[in-house]
Amino acid sequence: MKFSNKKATALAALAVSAALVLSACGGGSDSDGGGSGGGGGDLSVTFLPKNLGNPYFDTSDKGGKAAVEEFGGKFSEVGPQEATPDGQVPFINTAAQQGIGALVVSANDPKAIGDALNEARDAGTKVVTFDSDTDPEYRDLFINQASAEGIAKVQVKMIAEQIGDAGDIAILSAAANATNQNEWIDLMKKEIAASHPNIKVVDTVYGDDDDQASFDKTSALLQKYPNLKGIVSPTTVGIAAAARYVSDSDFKGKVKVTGLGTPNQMREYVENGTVDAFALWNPEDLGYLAAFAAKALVDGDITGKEGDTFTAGKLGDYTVGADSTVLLGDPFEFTKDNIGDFDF
Ligand code: RAM
Repeated sequence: MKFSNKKATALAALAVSAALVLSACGGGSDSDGGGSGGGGGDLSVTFLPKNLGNPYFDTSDKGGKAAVEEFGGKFSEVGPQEATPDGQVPFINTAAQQGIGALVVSANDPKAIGDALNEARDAGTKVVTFDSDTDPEYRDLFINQASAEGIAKVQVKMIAEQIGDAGDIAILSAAANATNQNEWIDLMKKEIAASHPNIKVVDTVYGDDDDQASFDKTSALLQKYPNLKGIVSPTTVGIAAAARYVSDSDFKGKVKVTGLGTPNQMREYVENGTVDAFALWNPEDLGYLAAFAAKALVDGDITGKEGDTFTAGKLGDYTVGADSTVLLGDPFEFTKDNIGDFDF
């Protein structure tokens, strides 16, 4: 089951005609090199997630693959086992050597992969970040899942509701340098300071988007802070590990777990009462949008300039915003009342 971008739905009819015009125009040129093709015919798009084996990226990359197949390009997915700052560098170098048309990357660090990305760009590869950005000078476009403010706000709202707006909480994050989580955490702390005077963030720990490390960090937090009321985990790997730990412990019902998760990983914990609510966007749509954005760059339909517009297949029309960023939509809250509607 999907939930779609409202704006895209509203523009769907328009998008169909725009798509027809664009595909009619795009058939001829093949001047970009780097394995690209005007109509997407021989366009190679490589997805590079933070790490492999994370169901979130399995889903986003599935959306990317569907998009690339839809426009007749060649999809591949590569990535490191561990979400380390520079673990993606060898994969970027290889992609550049292969002369692929576009690389779609979620970064573990805003700078560590920057030189490799710029070398790939110099060799003719378009670079699209999605999910977790680099500094803007290292990429052509960033596909943002939802506004950072919106993502921070929904998580603060959920934990505040679940702990009666008072008490100690801790944050269980992904990799310590992850651009996306760090921005959200910063904004969550600001929101708590501004609007929730009785909530105190006592610690932030990092499970590196590794299930076991996140599980162990949850255990350590609960030992160290016996008064802890809640854990907010803005990572799908972290929240699932924290929920599993709490679900099997005496903390169940006493310590709330919320943050960002996938419905399939969280279903058990929502159904058994460990978790009341968590949020996310549609990772499949995110990957799909990123792939179409990559194609628009390669085809020269957009350059990443604010105001550029392109059509992302069934999702409709999108406009590039400030800092060469494209926004997918709003975060969505999952509870026991709606989780049965989702399968990803
Ligand atoms: C994990 C990753 C990803 C993040 C989600 C919410 O899967 O850290 O970057 O966007 O959680």
